[in-house]
Amino acid sequence: MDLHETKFAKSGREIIHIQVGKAGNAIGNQFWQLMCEEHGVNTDNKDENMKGCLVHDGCLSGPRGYIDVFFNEGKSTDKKVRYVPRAILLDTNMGDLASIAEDVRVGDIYRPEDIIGNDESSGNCYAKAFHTEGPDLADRCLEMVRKEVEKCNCLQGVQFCHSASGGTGTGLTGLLLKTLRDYLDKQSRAVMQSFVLAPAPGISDVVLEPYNACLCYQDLLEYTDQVFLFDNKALGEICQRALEKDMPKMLDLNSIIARCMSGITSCLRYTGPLNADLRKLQTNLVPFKNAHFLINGLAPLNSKASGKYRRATVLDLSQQMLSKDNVTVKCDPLNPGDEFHGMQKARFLASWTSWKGKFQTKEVDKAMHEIQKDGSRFDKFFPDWIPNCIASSISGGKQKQDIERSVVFATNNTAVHEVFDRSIKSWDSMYKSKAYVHVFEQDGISVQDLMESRNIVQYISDAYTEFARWEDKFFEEMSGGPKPVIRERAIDNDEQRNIAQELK
Ligand SMILES: Nc1nc2c(ncn2[C@@H]2O[C@H](COP(=O)(O)OP(=O)(O)OP(=O)(O)O)[C@@H](O)[C@H]2O)c(=O)[nH]1
Ligand SMILES: [Mg+2]
Repeated sequence: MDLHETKFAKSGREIIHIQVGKAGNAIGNQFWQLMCEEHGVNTDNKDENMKGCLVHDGCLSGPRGYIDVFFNEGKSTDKKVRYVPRAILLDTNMGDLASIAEDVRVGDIYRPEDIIGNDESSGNCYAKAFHTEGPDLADRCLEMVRKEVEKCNCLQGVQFCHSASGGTGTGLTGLLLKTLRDYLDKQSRAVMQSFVLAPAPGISDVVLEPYNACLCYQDLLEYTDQVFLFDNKALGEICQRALEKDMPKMLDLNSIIARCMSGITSCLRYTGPLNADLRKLQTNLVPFKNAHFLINGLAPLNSKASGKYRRATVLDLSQQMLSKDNVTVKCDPLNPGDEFHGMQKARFLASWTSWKGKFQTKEVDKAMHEIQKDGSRFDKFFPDWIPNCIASSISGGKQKQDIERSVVFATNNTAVHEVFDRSIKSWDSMYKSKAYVHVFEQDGISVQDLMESRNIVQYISDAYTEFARWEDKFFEEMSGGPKPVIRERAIDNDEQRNIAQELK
């Protein structure tokens, strides 16, 4: 083995990646391209023998990081080890899978057995993918996962990437989540993450999207630990506004999602002054059971032309990541609310900033404190009942193109209810005429099942609206007396009344 390969360290904390459906596979492909770039895995076609092997350290700016988080070691020839993505690619449309496998850059880095599909098609329907076409594919996928888990040193998590509109991305993913949760809970407590392309407002090319989406959210609520939401409308606007691309392509949208996925896992893949892992992410980002639907912001986001006018200081990056224009799913995390119309102010319940590049802990801590401190521009959006609700990690690692320092901001913001409200609204419109219900019934999903999924989405939305409603100040400003003075109007429910009694 080459010197530069032997000195590379292992983290021993692995993630298994599963991409499902057309959008899931296209996004996943971008993600793997980025992973190869960041860890220095060769995707150049010039020398076939070098494909999948490590590029020489001299060609890589920044540390190589822990490649074993996402890659397995393959065959070694000529003192070179080939690295193979720990990825499983699934679809009910072989044509779409073939186009991924034929991708000139990363197509042949996947192991052929990891590409699992048939040509049966889900007919765009969750029910068909879940009950009819999915079981065989899910069995084959579970078998691959079992083998991977046995090889792992300490499995950190399983990450999914799929859309919440099409039949395969929703139905097959749902079936896999259900099967894997059961299996993994018995094996290890791995974190299940999902990167989801939610239905975009006003853009839809799948008629059954409202039903599919609600069934998908129900599965995500039940079986996953963290859900990161994106939509094509928000991503398209970021491309147009910030990246100055007039006609963004799917590749441009997918590459923003890939950057977020990279940022969220970079604390695991690189060392740095502030370290973290998926379990810490889980603890910090999910303050209430069942409230694990997260939105993202990222920085820097600018075109090459405008990039030269900016300096990526912590402050500049923080301003960009908090900007409502840079949120990757359509909702307003800085909604000031409108009491007259009964609209609640948006709240950041818990957040995570993943900084990549050369940053000092002190400057990051200071910037995060400034954002939340009393009287700051953002203060009112941070509830007082979770003090210090932004956790951070800082890691090194190679960046994309000419970016030296970057940040990804994942946040549990109550404005996420807007995403669910949109799906409920379109579900209701479609269900009014009972249109397409028979398509689901044919494949084993009854009207009651559809109705239940819709009500569960309503439950998620209501829970977030409720968090946004909670009065901030449970205590009056300190009166200087020995006991805190509780503000009666802050008490909203029996649980809080009991806590108040205890404190009294
Ligand atoms: N961002 C992005 N969105 C995509 C891409 N391909 C499809 N979509 C969107 O994904 C949604 C449809 O989901 P698909 O992933 O095509 O569906 P599927 O999971 O393959 O399910 P089927 O219905 O069985 O084909 C639509 O809203 C598309 O606009 C892509 O490459 N990138
Ligand atoms: Mg498809």
